[in-house]
Amino acid sequence: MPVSGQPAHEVYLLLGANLGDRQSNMLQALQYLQGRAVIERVSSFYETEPVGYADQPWFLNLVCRLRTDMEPVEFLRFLKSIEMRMGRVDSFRNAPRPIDLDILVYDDLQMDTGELTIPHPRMAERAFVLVPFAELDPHVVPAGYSRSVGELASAMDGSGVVKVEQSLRFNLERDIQRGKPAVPVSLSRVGVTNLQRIIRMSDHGKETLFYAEMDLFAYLSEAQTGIHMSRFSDVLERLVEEITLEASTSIEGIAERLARQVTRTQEAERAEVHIRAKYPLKKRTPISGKRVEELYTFIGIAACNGRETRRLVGVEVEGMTACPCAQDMIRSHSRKLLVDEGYSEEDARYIVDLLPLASHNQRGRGTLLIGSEQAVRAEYLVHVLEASMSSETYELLKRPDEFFVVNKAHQNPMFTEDVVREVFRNLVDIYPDLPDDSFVLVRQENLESIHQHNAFAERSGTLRAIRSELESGQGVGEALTLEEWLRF
Ligand code: PH2
Ligand code: MG
Ligand code: MG
Repeated sequence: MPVSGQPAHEVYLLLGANLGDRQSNMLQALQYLQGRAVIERVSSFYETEPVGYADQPWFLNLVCRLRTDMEPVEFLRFLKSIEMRMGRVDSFRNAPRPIDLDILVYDDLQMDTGELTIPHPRMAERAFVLVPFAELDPHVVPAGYSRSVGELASAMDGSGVVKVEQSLRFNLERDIQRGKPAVPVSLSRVGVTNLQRIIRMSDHGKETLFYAEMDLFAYLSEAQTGIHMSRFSDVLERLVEEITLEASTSIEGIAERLARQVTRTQEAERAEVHIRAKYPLKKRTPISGKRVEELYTFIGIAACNGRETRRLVGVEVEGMTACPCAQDMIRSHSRKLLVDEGYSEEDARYIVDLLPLASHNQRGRGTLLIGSEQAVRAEYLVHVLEASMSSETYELLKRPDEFFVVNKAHQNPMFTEDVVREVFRNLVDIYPDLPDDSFVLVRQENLESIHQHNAFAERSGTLRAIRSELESGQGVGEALTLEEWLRF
C-alpha cells in the first residue's frame, strides 16, 4: 500500500545512555528510529546524574518528538529491538546501559498492561525527563496530568541535569580559511561547481520546487590572493543553502542574490553565478491535442562587481532539424528517377516540389540567453527557440502528431547556422521593446545522426548590433562574448 501524508501518532521518547560512547549511541538510536518513524524534533543533550541506582556513570539524556504509524505495543517491540541491536543486555532495573528508549507520551493515550504504561509512570518525578521535555515542548500536558511539562519541570530541582552546550559541534581552533597558503601562488578564481539543490520559485503565489545545478565563482584581486580565502567552498555552500530556502520569482533573481552575497561575504572583487534548473512546462501535442509536460532547462547567470550586477535569463531547448543538403541530393535523385521513367523535366520538377522529400535529421539543442534591464520570462523564450528549428519535438506523440512533426521538419530544412539566424529574426520581431543595449547569445548544437560529432553555431552581441545587421544586411564587426559582457 502506498504511504502518504504524515504518520498517525505523535510520540515523545526519552533516550538515555551511560555506557560506551554515549553520544554516538544516542545518534545511532536516532538513526535506527528513523527506519520506521519520522523524528520531528530533538532536545539538546543533557548530562544527568544517575537516578535510582547511584553507583554508575552519569547518563546522557534527550527527549525527541516523533511520528509513527505503529500501535503502542508494536512500537515498544521496535524500541526493544533497537536496544538489543545496540548491545543492551537484560539486567537489573536501572542498571547501566548503552541505550535506553522509553515511551513518555503517545498521543492522548492512557494505558497500563503491566508490560507497558503510558504516559511513563515515573516521568513526573524525574528531572532528566522533564528538563529536556520542557525544552522541546513545554505546553504538553500528558494524558491524566493536570499540569504541563513546563510547569512540572520548573517545580523540579534541576541541579543534576546539565545541558551539554554544542553537543554535536566542535570548536575550530584556528581559522584555517584565512591562513597563509604554503605555496604562495595567487589564484584567479575559486568557487564550487555542480552544486545540486532543490530550489523554490513562486509564480503568482504558487510555489514550485525544482532541481538546479549551480556554479559559483569568486574572482580574487591580486591583493587578496594568497592572503586569505584560499578555501571557502563551504562558505559558498552555506550561502546557497540560505538563499535557496526562500522562494524567488525568477532564476536570474536567485543568481543575482547569490552573486551579490558572494562579493559581500567573501570580499571578492567579482563574483559569477551560473544556475541551470529543470523546469516543467505544459504543452499540447499539435494534432491530437494531448496535454504533455516537458522538462526544459532554464538558465540564470549573474555577475557582480561589488556595486553593480548584470544578469541573464535564458533557456536551453531541444528540437529537431532536417538537413537541407541531403534533401537537395534526394530532390535531384528523385527528379532523375522520374525523368528515367519518361516524365518530362517540367513534370518531374513539379512532382518533386509537391512531395515531401527525405533527409537525415538531427536532435538540435538551442540556447538563448538575454541580458537586459527589462524582465523577460524564460517560459516565453522556450517558444522562441522551438519556433526557430525545423520542428519542435514532444515527449509523447500520437501517430498523427508524429506525422505532423516529421512532415513539418522536412518542409523546413535547416542547418545549425540557419537556426541561430532564425532565432534572432524571431526575437527581434517578438521583442521590439527590448533595449538596444541588451546582450543576446544564441547557440545551436545539432547532434548529427549520420556522424558521431555535433554541428555548432553561435552568435552573441548587443541587440543594437543584431538589429543593425538585420536592417542593413551588413555585418557590423562587433564581437562581444558572454565572458566579456559579464566582465563589465
Ligand atoms: N534511567 C534509568 C535510571 N536512572 N538516571 C538518569 N540520570 N538518566 C536515565 O535515563 C536513567 C537514570 C532507568 O532507565
Ligand atoms: Mg528508562
Ligand atoms: Mg527503558
